[in-house]
Amino acid sequence: MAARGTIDGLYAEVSQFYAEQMQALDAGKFAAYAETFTDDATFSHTPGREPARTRAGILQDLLAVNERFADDPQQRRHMFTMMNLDPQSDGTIRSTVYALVLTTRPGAGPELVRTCVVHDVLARVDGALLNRARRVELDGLD
Ligand code: SDN
Repeated sequence: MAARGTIDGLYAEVSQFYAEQMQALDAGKFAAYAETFTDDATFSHTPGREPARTRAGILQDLLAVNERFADDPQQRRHMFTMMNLDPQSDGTIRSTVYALVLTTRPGAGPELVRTCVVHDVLARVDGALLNRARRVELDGLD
């Protein structure tokens, strides 16, 4: 557990990073979302599916995943909570965070479609935080 008081500034910074990143995803700004990953990043979000690799690969993968919503207008919201940061001696930050995925279709109420645990490795590139790795574990699967 990180010492109290040492993590406050970082906590706010990562929180803001996630807010910008996930609002880009939910707004369908997939290129902006992909830009929050390093060039050599890996991203795994669905069991049995090969992780996407590189920023360009992540963008392609997200475009493919979102094609399935083409005939199903809905607003998805990925809500991050219980963010737990573990700064490493090499300067990277391990972050474990819960994600709730909600969806709302026109005229209907919101539905909770998934709960997940997100395992991130964040790195600083030219001073800015980026995701070097993201692995999303979906609850309810073996
Ligand atoms: O970026 C995320 C994701 C995500 O991109 C997901 C995708 O499909 C593309 C951050 C945190 C959580 C997630 C969760 C998912 C779920 C995944 C599979 C699905 O919705 O069927």
